[in-house]
Amino acid sequence: MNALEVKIKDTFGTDLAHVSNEQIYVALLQMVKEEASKKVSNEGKKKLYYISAEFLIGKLLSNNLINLGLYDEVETCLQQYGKSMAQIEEIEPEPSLGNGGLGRLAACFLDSIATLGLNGDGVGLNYHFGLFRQVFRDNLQTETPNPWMEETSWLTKTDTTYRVDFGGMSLTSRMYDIDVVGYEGRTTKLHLFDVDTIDETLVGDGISFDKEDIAKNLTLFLYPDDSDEAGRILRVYQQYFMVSNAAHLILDEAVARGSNLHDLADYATVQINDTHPSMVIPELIRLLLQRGIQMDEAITIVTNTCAYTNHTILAEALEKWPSHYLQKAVPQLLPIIYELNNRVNDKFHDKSVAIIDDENRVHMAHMDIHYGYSVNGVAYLHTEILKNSELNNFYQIYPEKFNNKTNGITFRRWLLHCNHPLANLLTELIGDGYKKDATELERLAQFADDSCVLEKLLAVKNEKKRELAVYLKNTQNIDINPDSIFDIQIKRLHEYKRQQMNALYVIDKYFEIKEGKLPQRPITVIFGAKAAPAYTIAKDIIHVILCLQEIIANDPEVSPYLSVVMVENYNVTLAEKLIPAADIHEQISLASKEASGTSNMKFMLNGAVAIGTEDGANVEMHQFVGDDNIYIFGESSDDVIAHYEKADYVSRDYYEQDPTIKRAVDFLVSDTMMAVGQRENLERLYHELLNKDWFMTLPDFEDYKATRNQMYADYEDRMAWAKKMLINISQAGFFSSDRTIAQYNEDIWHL
Ligand code: 26V
Repeated sequence: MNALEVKIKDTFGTDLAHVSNEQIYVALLQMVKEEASKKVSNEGKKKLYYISAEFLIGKLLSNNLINLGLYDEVETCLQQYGKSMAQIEEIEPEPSLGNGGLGRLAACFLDSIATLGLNGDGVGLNYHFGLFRQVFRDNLQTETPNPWMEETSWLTKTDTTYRVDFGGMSLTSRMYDIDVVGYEGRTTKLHLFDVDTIDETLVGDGISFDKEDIAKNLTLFLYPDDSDEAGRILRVYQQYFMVSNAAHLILDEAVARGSNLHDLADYATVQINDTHPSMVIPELIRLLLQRGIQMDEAITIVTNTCAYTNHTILAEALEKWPSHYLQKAVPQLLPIIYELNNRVNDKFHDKSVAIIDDENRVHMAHMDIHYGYSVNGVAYLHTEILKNSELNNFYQIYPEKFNNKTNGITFRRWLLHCNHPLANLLTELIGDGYKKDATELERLAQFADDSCVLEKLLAVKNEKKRELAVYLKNTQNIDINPDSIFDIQIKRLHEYKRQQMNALYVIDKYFEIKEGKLPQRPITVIFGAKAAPAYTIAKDIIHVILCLQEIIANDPEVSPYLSVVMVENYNVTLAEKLIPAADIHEQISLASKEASGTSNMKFMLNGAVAIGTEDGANVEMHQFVGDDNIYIFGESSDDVIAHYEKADYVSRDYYEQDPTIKRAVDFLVSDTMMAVGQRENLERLYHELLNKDWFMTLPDFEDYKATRNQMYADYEDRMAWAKKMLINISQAGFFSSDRTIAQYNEDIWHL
């Protein structure tokens, strides 16, 4: 009997032939937890705490089995009973503990930290219902809770609890742990804090609930609706709860490892993932004061311990909390924040770098930069923009703090787990050294003109496309043609990411087909995206895409050549199916706005070719693969930044002067659209594009259209295309999160 058979026998008193898939899942989960706990956990004097409001970890079973080296054995065993891991995976719920790139990055980082043997844990919150579950109704997004915790789950309840004080009340926290299993066995932990008093029955219609009852609602949702003040203050409660627990844990563990707290920076380093955990700075200072350290020294200690990562230049995403929110939720922090602000003002006499502005709002990023020892951006271009424009005033003061760490992805999940046929082909061609050293992928380049290898690559892509078609049919009742070109855009819905420009292209193609200008090969345009519940225009864009999906599917003149699919409830699990099947991926953000992007890296690794702007990590991808293997279009970030400075962009001019643009934009409010859509939503987006178009889709449209059409034409030379795929894969090594984490450690953490 092998390990799984033994576990089944012990747990259920019977054999594999007589248990359900649910029971197999439970047995495997327990088996993996036991195996993980036997592994060496990473240790050392100094420890990293990666604090993040989001950890978009995805399903864990298959990935953990791979990293423990047990996957093949389990799969073989299941097959003897006519079952497969694919079936068992279906049983596992996906925790929706993140929005998108920022949360997924945190998850990839934990995998790499564990794999590289670094002493570092993740710290976050245990949201019962995650972000939300997206449900389409009448071509609109609606939201419902996304429960994921079951009786048997990856969470292990610990005895660690802390008292967390808020204005007028206190709560007792509890820590839950998830083992993070690195490749070939070392482990680390993700600590998720919760409160025992949470009441899931508080949630009524959709995702609405009583936002005032903190003891019952604190960890119900990630990003509770913040369109009203109660929702925003709840965010402050959540953030403080997260960092207060983290701060207690950090100090307790440092002391246990021998720190006298004066030397805390030798025992701990804190990575602040975006501004959500920024209150850890005043909280650590507060706790050090409580333990008898003087203010001056406490500030120095904390400044030497904390490092901040910036993930966006969008002003609306840089948190500024009105001081009365803090006064209500965490009054004990305000005197410390005032003190920090006074010191900054005394020293610099420059309002632009103050922590508290004239409207009494606390700029969390400013606090991080003054009172942390490192500030990093997440791709080369993004860091340059931070240094030269967005944060230039801070860069002038602290040039030595600024550094770049281009994002990365874990190849374990985004290749070994999600694309077995490709991983096998790579191993056949270059051996399996690339699994631990991603730069070995470069050795693939020797096959760039080997037609036999290129054929095999196309065959793998073909296999994954067929698999996706079956999966979408079975899970979402969506039909797609596996012989069409799969052109995919998957990411949070945001105007700057410009899903609306992709939709305008679809409309243009629809007109061309109607005119008899048929594509050489059918095209399937696939979208996946959640919109924030209160982000009206983002939801309008989803509405437009869903309307187009319906119109085209029901038009026999168009549907043989073009189809549009928006997958429901896009998440990590869907990404794992979509990415290996993509021919083309859309990375079309307005230049300067996408800090990095990480799906671009996942697609590249899986042999898809990008159409993109010179934005985020696309810039580096372009440098690696060269002009022939990526399709770049659109205005440069410098030009875009200049437009904003001069405020000289008028969208209506483009609409009036370009009949192609006018035709596509007008279609939004056509009778055809009104027949399947809602007038209010369609008109709102129409007016937005015509009168505002803040993210400049219209100026880039013609270049985008020409580039995309060129791409479809180039696709027809299958060997030349396969070569592009191969070059992309061979150059993906740089984008391994093992490289990113090694650089964080080398330059920032020094573990
Ligand atoms: C958040 C919000 C929330 C309020 C409404 C507008 C808005 C706009 C953007 C954001 C993003 C916050 C930070 C974030 O998620 N950044 C993403 O981080 C990824 C990992 O570094 C990176 O790849 C993405 O380019 C970046 O958008």
